[in-house]
Amino acid sequence: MWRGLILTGLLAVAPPGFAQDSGVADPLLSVLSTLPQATAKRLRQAPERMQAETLALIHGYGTNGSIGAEELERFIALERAAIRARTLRPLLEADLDNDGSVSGDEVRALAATLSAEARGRLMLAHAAADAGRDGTADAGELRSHAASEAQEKLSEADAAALRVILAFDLDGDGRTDLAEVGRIMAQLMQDA
Ligand SMILES: [Ca+2]
Ligand SMILES: [Ca+2]
Repeated sequence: MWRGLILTGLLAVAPPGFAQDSGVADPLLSVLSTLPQATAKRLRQAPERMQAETLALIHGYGTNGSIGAEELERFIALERAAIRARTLRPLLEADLDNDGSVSGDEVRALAATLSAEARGRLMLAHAAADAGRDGTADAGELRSHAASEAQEKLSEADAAALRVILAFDLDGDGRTDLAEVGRIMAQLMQDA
């Protein structure tokens, strides 16, 4: 998706003539020219932070110092699963009869044991999950609620921004390695 976006920001920081020197297709330049604007902006504003995040991703979810599309998608899926689990946990703690649904009585029983702040969060979460507004968040509603939280907290736009790391694959072997990230970041810091 981001490949189709036109970059205007990043190349604007390049010295005059830098981007126009198109005699040779430099993979570094073509990568920089295809970044979505939001990512380019972030890179320009905080290259060290972006580099640290990218390296952490490669170390944490890649293999032997590089990461490919499959591993990146797995990371995104793991993050969304973790968000779903965090969303469901306080609600499931109220499922006293373990029938997979959280009734109003059940949620109030748990709420009564919590601090004012946690009680407020729980009641709001229960109301948000109870899409049918019948007072009970049933299993299907809980599942949908968790899924929409995951989509909201790690949106398609967030996922697209993460996938930008795959564009740092300068040698075109389908994987982005630590050296490639180093080259991209060095170039960006030099231009900044
Ligand atoms: Ca129940
Ligand atoms: Ca590569």
